[in-house]
Amino acid sequence: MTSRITFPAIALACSLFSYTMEAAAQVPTTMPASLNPYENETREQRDARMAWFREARFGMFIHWGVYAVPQGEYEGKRNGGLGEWLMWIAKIPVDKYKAYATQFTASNYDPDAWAALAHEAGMRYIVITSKHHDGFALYDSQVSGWDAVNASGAKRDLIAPLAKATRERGMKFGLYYSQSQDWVHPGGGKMHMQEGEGWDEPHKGDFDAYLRDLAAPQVREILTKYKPDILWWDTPVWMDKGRPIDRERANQLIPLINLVPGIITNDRLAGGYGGDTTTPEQNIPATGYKDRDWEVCMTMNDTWGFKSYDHNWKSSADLIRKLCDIVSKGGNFLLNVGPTADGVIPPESVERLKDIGAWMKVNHESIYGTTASPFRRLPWGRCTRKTDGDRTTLYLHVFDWPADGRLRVLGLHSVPDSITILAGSNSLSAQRDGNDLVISLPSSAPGSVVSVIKLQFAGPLKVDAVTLKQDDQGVVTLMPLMAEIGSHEHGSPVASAGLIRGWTNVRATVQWTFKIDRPGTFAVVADAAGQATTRLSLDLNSVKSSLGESDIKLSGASDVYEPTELGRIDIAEPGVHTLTLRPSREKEAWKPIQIRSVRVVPVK
Ligand code: JFZ
Repeated sequence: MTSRITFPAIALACSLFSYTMEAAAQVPTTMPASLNPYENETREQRDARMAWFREARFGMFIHWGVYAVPQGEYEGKRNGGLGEWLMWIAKIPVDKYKAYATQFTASNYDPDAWAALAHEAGMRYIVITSKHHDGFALYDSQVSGWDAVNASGAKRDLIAPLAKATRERGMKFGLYYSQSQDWVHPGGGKMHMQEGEGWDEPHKGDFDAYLRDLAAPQVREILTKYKPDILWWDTPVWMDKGRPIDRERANQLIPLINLVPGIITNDRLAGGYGGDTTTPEQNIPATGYKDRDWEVCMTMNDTWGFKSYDHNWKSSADLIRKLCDIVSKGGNFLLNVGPTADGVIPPESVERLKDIGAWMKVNHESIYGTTASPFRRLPWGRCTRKTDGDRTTLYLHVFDWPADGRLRVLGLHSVPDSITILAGSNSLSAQRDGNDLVISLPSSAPGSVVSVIKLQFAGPLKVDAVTLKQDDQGVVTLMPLMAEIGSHEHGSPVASAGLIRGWTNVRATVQWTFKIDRPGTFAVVADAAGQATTRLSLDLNSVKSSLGESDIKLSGASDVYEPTELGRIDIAEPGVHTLTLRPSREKEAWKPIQIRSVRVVPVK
C-alpha cells in the first residue's frame, strides 16, 4: 500500500524531530565512562581535541547517493521536500528504489577536483554521507551488498579517493552515517512511523537486530577503513524506546568511537547524548551556545541530495554573510553540495564556492581561528576576535557601509593602536565618542559584500557587550537594527534600518538584549502593523511568559502603524535581560507582524 505524503509531511516530521530533540535534551547525559571515551576528559584535553575544528570554522558537506538518480521525481511526479528523502516521501518499494542504483555511475567523479574546490572556497574539512537514510553505502561494505561497489553502476569505493584527496590538501575528513534511519535494510528506523512499521515487505525486522547486525558493524567498518576526523550521526528515530535515553541502543555504537582516537562526534546519536557538537540545521541561532562547540549545516538551495528542479539558490553574498554571522557567534559553517549521479557538483554550487573563495582569499584571517564577538549586537555587521595573551585583535565585518563614512562601534571603550582594512593597505583613524569608538572610513567599501576592518589592541579590551539601556523615563527602545533574528530559514524576518518585516516563518524569533537598572513591571509596546489578529508569546531570558501565548489585535492594514501592546513582563532583578518575540506554535494563529520599534515601558 502506497500512501501519498507530500511536503507538509516533511514539515510535520521536522517539528516532531525537533520536539524529540528538545525533550530528550533535558535528560542527564552521563554515560558509563568505559563506553564514552570522552565523558571524563579535562578541559585541556577537550580543547586539544577540538583545536583543529575551532581553527577551521568552515567545511563542506556532501550528500551523495542513489537519490541523485530520481532527482526528486517518482513515476512522473515531482515530489516536494528534500531530494534524499524521496524514497520515504513517495513510499517507493525497496526493489524499485534499488533499481535506480545501476544509473548511479559516478562516471564523471573527480574526487581531486572536489577537494580542490572545497579548498579553493576556503573550507578546511569535508564531511560526506557514507550511508544516508536509504541505506546505500558509498564504500565496499562487507556487511551489506547494498553499496557502491556491489549494487551500483559506479562499481568502486567512492569514499577512499576523496579521503585521500582531502587529506593531501591538509583538510580534515569526516563521515556522515545514518545510524538509525534505514529504509532498505530489515528493521531499520523510519521517521514518523512506529517501531517495526514500514511500507514494504523487506522492511519487516527488529530494530535492535538492525542496530547490532548492520549499523554497528558498518560503523566499525568506516571507522577502521577511513579513520574519519568527524563522525556525523543523524536523525535518532527509534534510538530511545522511551525516556530516559535507552543506553542499550546507544551503547551498541558509542564504544566504537574508541576506534579513532580524537574523533569528533555530533549530538544526533540518541536523545540525551550530547557528543561534541550541537548541530542547528538550516538556521543560524540568535546567539551561540554557552560552553558548547557547534556547527550550522545548511544547503545552498532547498535540498541536500541533488534535485534537478530546485533552483532556489541563496546568493553568494548571502552565504558569505551567513559565514560571518555564524563565526561571529562562535560556530562553524558546514555548507552542503549535492552532486549528480554521475558525480558532478552543480555549476550553481561551484560558482558560489568560487565567490566565497575569492572573499576568503582576502579576508580569511578574520575567520580561521577566531572566536565569538565581544559585542552582543552591532547594527551594521558582525565581529570576530583573536586573543594572544594580553593582545586582542577585532575583525569588524561591515555589511552596511556607513553613508557618512563614520562607523560607530557601540560600547567599545578601548582605542586600537592600529586600524586597517583587510582589502587595502591604508591605516584608518578613530575617535572616542561617549561610550563608543567612531572609525573614519573611506567613502565607499573596498569589498562588494563584506569589508573587514582589523583593529589591534596592545592591552586588554574594554567593551560594553550590551548597549541598549533605560532612558530618563526608564524606557528601553528596541530598534530593528539591534534585533537578533533566531533562524535564517525562509520566511525569517528581515530587520532593515527602520523595519522588521517578512516574518512568515513561525520557527523564527526576534529578540533584543538590554540592561535594566530600575526593575519593575513593564508593558511591551510595539509600533506595529498587520492585517489581522496574530498570536505570539513574550519570553524573558528564554523563559516562556507565564501568560503563554496571547492574541494581538493589529491595525488591520500592513501599512498602518499603531502602538500595540504585546504583553507585560516582570523584571525583578537589575542586570542584563533578553526579550524574545516568539510566534504561536499554531501555524494558523500566526499572521506576519511588521514592527518599526518596540518600547519597554515601566508601568506603575
Ligand atoms: C537530516 C536528514 O534527514 C537530511 O536528509 C540531511 O541529511 C540533514 C543534514 O539532516 O535532516 C532532517 C531531519 C529531520 C527531517 C528532515 C531533515 N524531518 O523530520 O523531516
